[in-house]
Amino acid sequence: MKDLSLFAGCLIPNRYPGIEKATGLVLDRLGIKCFELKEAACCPAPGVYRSFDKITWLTLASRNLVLAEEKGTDILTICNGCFSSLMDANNILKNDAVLRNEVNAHLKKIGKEYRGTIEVRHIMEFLHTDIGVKKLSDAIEKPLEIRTAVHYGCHLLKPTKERKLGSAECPVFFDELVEATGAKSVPYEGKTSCCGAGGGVRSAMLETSFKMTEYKLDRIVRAEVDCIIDSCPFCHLQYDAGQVELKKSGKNFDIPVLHFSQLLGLALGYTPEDVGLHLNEIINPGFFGKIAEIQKRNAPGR
Ligand code: 9S8
Ligand code: 9S8
Ligand code: COM
Repeated sequence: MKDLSLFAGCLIPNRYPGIEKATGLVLDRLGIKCFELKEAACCPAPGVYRSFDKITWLTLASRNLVLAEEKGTDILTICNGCFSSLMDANNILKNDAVLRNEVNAHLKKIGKEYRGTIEVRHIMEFLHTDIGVKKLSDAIEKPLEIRTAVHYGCHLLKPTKERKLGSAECPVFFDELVEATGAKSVPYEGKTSCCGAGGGVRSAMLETSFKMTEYKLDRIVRAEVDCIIDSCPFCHLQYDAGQVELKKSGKNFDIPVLHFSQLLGLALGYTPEDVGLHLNEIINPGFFGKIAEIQKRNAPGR
């Protein structure tokens, strides 16, 4: 197996840097070596660039892929959108010589060449396949004993033919990883539907995007969970900042939103601040208290 380079994307460093920190902490604790991908730029976002101009999208994505090729590492993504863009571009460029030549003609101008020597991974499928649920649950120090609503997000699962991660209607790998932390993944209606942000909906039709988010949040509340778990900073933003928006129309959900890296960090004994939960818009003191209480109860030596 190749070493990994972390591709953090745009949203995490700029809006939710705690997710990047939490990812570093958990990978380190699990003994997984992961380099920084210096000079990386926007993947670019699949729902926007790819829909407008395929060659621009492919060329920008290929530059990021080449940075990892030059280091001899695979790419690890912690965002569904980045996973989708980089994985799809990599597959297209590996298999289509005409497009590869066209893209390489552009890359030549900056002294680079795409060779097709690396793979693109997403932390959820990487942990499930390469680490495994058993090894992960053995590493857990503070089983979390909380109820969660897992949100897979669209780009992690679809198109299924490309992702090869099983069913897009009834997926299980994410839930299995969440349950390895001691948390419960509670089923809810509309679980695999979109958060409302992706595919340019948030940018082009803000009101529609919040309607979709409200639909999800209504059903998540009915499942009586302590928090939402995502694997994508765009979904994270939509649920977290979206709740602030929805307050304006009198909807007070107050549900904490965690990226899986942050949940795993808590289960490995890091505090909510260590994993950057205080950087969310929605701060639910009751949730922080519950985590502190569980961590105290499960402290080693008690
Ligand atoms: S990079 Fe630029 S906008 Fe974003 S976060 Fe994930 S998708 Fe890729
Ligand atoms: S869901 Fe539908 S398109 Fe997406 S992956 Fe992240 S943002 Fe939320
Ligand atoms: C969603 C990314 S994660 S995009 O808006 O579809 O590009």
